[in-house]
Amino acid sequence: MTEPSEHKLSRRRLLGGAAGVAALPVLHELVPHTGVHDGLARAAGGHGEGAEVPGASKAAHAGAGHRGTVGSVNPAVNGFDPAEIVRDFDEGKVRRVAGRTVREWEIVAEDKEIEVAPGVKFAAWTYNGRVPGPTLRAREGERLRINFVNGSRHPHTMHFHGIHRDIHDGIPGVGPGNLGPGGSYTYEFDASPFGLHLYHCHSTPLAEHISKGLYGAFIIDPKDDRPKADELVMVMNGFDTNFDRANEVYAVNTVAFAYHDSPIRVKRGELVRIYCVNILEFDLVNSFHLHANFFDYYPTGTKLEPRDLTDTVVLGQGERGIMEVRFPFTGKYMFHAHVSEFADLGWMGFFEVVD
Ligand SMILES: [Cu+2]
Repeated sequence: MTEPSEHKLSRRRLLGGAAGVAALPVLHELVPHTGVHDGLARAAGGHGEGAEVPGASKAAHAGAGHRGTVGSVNPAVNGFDPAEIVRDFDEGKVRRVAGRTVREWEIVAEDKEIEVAPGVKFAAWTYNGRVPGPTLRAREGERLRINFVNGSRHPHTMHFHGIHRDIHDGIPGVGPGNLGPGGSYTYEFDASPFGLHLYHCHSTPLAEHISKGLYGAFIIDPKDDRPKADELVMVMNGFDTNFDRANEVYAVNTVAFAYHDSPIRVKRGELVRIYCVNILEFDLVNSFHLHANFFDYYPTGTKLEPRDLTDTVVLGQGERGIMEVRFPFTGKYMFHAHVSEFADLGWMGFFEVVD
């Protein structure tokens, strides 16, 4: 029982429950994510000396003190890039109908293999080919239409958080219910209330449909704009790469350590607004912690006055909030889950504050 590779797995086995425990150590060694775990041991010992990842040079490890992976994920292979997703807001198409703004989006579900950490492939289910799906953005009071087509081999829905009639709630058994492969439906409702919300598939088993990647942020701006800011979206997620109902990779915007390797550049003194959504499956809590600074926190973004001035927020699945911060100094400032294990497994990054 004290054999090192088994010992390393003890928490995972606990979380995964009794089923499949016997098979786990074998599975664990078969899947490519072992590089992440092995990397942890290296990181704990310094800067990755002695790594035995095929094709990895010592130079590649030299600066990797905070992370357990080697190399990088090529955004061209995934077809999306966390460096772009972080500032990518999809405002859809707008037209005026009978004096009212109607905002419309086309969303297609598709099955797609993505890379969530260097060398770690994941058979994702996606909205519009990306994980997270597009950050949909509207304004309070508009009429919203989401034209959804299921191009996946599995049944799916789109369930939006917000206020709407049951037939547009995107759950099995109500309204159009599950939409099979090739199925389509237009979800339609008014944008309400203003705040930071989310959408996700609600087909069953729910944990599978969410953890495979079918989710995204949904922002409803108040009628009067919030103060001008450099706006960022962070969807906190994770990936169960070996089907043990526990995550092996954690991230914001999908790719482990993406903002460690390419820090998010912001300007000193400028207001930075972060729309942060926790959609993490299989773990009860996630968190966001900012180093060397404090931020105003607006839970769910539904009030214009902040509730807290803090440097850490703890979020259950589906919880979200808006953070506003200014950096008084230039330099590199870390942000990460204050669940340390998540940080070690990919949910960690930096702001690079410049003049
Ligand atoms: Cu689904």
